[in-house]
Amino acid sequence: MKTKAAIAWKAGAPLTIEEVDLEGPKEGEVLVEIKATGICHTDYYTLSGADPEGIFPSILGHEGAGVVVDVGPGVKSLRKDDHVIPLYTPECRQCKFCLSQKTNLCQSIRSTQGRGLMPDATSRFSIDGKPIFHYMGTSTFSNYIVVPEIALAKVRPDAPFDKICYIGCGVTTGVGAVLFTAKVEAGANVVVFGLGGIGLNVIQAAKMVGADKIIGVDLNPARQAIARKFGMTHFINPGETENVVDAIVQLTDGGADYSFECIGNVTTMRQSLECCHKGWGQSIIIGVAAAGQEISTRPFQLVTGRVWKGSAFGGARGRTDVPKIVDWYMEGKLNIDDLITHRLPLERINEGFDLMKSGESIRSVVLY
Ligand code: NAD
Ligand code: DAO
Ligand code: ZN
Repeated sequence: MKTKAAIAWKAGAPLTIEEVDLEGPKEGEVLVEIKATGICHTDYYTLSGADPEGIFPSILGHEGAGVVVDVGPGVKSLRKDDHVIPLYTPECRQCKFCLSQKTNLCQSIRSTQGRGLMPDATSRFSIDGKPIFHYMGTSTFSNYIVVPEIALAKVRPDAPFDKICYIGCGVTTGVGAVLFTAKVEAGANVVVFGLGGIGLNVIQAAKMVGADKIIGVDLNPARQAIARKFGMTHFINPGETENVVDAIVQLTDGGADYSFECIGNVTTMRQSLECCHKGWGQSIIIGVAAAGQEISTRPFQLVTGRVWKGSAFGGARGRTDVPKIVDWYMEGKLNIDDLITHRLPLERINEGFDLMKSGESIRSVVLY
């Protein structure tokens, strides 16, 4: 069949809207009509050329929601008309990683997904017979996609696509980091570096679990108002603060119980560790730093009990946890609506990237 998609032909070039050939679903695969997709910082990271794993030409996008149109042989858990969210972190429930119950990083299709291919090592997308690569196993900047069954979370049918698409990455990454990775407890002091599409979700989850102080750090003063609306209690602008770590240690009587780095900057990653409380403070790294970057600190920071941890997709097991997060949104426990600041047709997707780069948007959503 044909599908309309935004193609990333090469790093740094604007996306172009094209008609693409899409092969139907093979064994264990599902054809999905994407109804809406968010534009995440990570799409920009890959498009910019900073991502060492970036492959071109490809169809970016990893924050979508849509409807099952057809299923391939052997698909058991999904059928036509089911509402789904594609998962860039699948959940096969069979591999060593899934069975360990220690991580959400299912590895069953990792090697092909990382090469922009489906599990049989071919692409379903092509133009004039030349393959166009998949991205993060999702490629939600295409109106129709083919995805392995294990990379789809089935969600309730009354949830609006233009909101729950954001659960495909940003909401789950931020909320999950608080609930699943850090397991923040009521009364904890929390620091959030970067108040964008991820950091604001960390803030709302910290408030949800009853955190005490929730301190936000951002260079953009315009982020203060929305972060306060989501539960931030104190704001630090590094541009106006001599020593960010000292300021946090003073505000929290010795340091944060939990800090979250949601920028992707190695300097703020170090601050995120060093602002933690001696003996127990945990720094959770969510931001993705550019290729070749390294983090550093004095090892004594770790010897004296501070912990550095990472979190991918919020530590969420997609097929199990994403439907629950959709329920929390539908029950009014999570606010997604106020984070979606812009809506665009696919034809204007490049404007969505510009709005992100200028700091004007929190999330832009493309509607098909
Ligand atoms: P964003 O651009 O919406 O937000 C980043 C925020 O950081 C902005 O408000 C910006 O003003 C602020 N900022 C930038 N530099 C700063 C500095 N030096 N000091 C203080 N504030 C600064 O980005 P986002 O969509 O929230 O993504 C944040 C990071 O998370 C990115 O690196 C993205 O790639 C990564 N990410 C990780 C995962 C994961 O699973 N680990 C998932 C999605 C995104
Ligand atoms: O299993 O080796 C692996 C890779 C897992 C990918 C997790 C990606 C999380 C960070 C990238 C940002 C996603 C938008
Ligand atoms: Zn697995």
